[in-house]
Amino acid sequence: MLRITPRAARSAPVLAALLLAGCSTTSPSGPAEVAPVPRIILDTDVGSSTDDLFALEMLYRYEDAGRCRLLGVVVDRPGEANAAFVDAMNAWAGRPELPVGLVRRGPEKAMVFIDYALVADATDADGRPLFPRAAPGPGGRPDGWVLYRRLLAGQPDGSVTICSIGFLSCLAQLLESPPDDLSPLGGAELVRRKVARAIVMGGTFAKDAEPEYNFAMDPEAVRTFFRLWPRDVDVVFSTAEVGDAIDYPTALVLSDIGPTDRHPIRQVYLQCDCETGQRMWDPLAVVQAVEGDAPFALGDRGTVEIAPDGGASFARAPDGNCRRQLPGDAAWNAAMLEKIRSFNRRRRRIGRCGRGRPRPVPRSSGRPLPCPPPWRPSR
Ligand SMILES: [Ca+2]
Repeated sequence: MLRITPRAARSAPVLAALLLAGCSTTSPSGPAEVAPVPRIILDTDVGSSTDDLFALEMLYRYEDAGRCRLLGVVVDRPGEANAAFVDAMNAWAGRPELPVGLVRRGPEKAMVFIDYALVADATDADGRPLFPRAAPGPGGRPDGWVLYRRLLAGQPDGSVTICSIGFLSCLAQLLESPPDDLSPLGGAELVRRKVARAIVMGGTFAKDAEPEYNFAMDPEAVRTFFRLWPRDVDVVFSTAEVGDAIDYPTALVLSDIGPTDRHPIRQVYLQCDCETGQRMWDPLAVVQAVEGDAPFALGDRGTVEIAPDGGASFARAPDGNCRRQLPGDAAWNAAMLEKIRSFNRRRRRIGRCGRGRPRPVPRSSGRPLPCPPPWRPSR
């Protein structure tokens, strides 16, 4: 069994960055300082469930509103088509140069629930691509763990939030990576230096539950993650049971994304059967990565143990670096669905972008809906 245990004090600069995250300060002699926005790397198993697509769309909109910086996207489901779909989403959102990495040693046989990746290659009646996109730059598309190293090495210490909404394959490979030209630090130390925390959609801690999908598809990577992840960097889990109650049915998606909108998500819902029992698991990790802990009820600190099949168990421990979102009640679930939907209703048409520089991205006219008040469990 594997354990993550003591949470040691971090360096002063890191603590300062963490204290500033999500708050403003006023100095006695000057105006209020602007709190730094989270710098986020999204790690996704795009190419199966559509909640990954909504999560990515939300990050664009949060960034438009000045609430975060999206540094790049790591695709942890094998297959160039999956990474190319993210290219199409990025280009559609006015971000054709956003770097996208792809796992090269990942779970090749991971179950696919909705095989939508090739929708990115759809054409109009004249045979023209619906979704032009930038090709990977010189040197080709980076391996996922290489992109992690490149992005992390270029960021201030303690500034990066990793939002993992897929498998842990690339994170495990990052943690195992040796020093190289990108950084003199090995992967685990690079994470310890640069990462504020990780928000991980994965696992279930319900008693006697089957291993959760994200953990079960590459359990060896999950075990490596827990073995090597620095014990003084927090991990917050959005487990399956939190998102299980948040359903965003096809009819609502198609009503929110208007009929004149050729958005990739709309095309997926038009061309694929998306009623496969999926729920809005991944957006909950994005909300916490950007907006912090306030919208959520969190469980106590603790440690996580991983079984060989990817099954996870949680044990309370005051000095543990693991926490978890607690499932909400009906009102909280409804309000969170409304919030997720608001990102699609507010989306603006953005000019199609080809290779080269993106067109300017219009600023969002409004902020995302406020989160529902945190739901507190009765104990
Ligand atoms: Ca996912």
